Amino acid sequence: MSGKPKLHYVNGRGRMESIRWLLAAAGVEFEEQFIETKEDLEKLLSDGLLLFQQVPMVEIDGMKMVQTRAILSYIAAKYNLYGKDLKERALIDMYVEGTTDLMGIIMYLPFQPPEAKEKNLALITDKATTRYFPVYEKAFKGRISNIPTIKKFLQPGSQRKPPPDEKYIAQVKQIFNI
Ligand code: GSN
Repeated sequence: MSGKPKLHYVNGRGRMESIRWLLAAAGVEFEEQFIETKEDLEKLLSDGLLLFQQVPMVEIDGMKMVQTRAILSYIAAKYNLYGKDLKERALIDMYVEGTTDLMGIIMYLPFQPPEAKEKNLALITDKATTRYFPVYEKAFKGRISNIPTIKKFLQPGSQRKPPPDEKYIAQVKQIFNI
């Protein structure tokens, strides 16, 4: 075993992308085992590796971690990226939950039928611009993308994933019976 965390997910952003970002920010190298077929997912299930029969799953420090938030909290705490005291941690948790709520509504958009898409896109755009984006500081993007480890992750050739395309959407629908 390499000792690197091993990420089990489809070859796309979804719920794993925030974990990839966090590992990248911490400067931690990781391996990825992509779920490419229904059989790949069934193998993980039949091997009993998924506590709630769901991915993301991350093998790290002898654990097979599931639940995105639990994985993120563990990695953040391990690499001192989880605030200097309880109050800073609470603030981080609030921003994280806000982002998760927003990502939750964005993530499913590509998988919706065309007639629902247009209406939902308008709703998401409204919520994103009036509720979520104003919360994040001005110049936040610039500051974050200049952290050396993040800068590296944003370069071509990194393990950052592209936005979902038709092939990826079809693959995920097939794997998860959507
Ligand atoms: O945040 C989490 O990791 C969990 N609370 C949810 C994980 C989840 O829903 N995973 C999906 C695939 S990723 N997209 O949403 C999943 O494994 N679905 C299969 C199922 O049977 O629920």
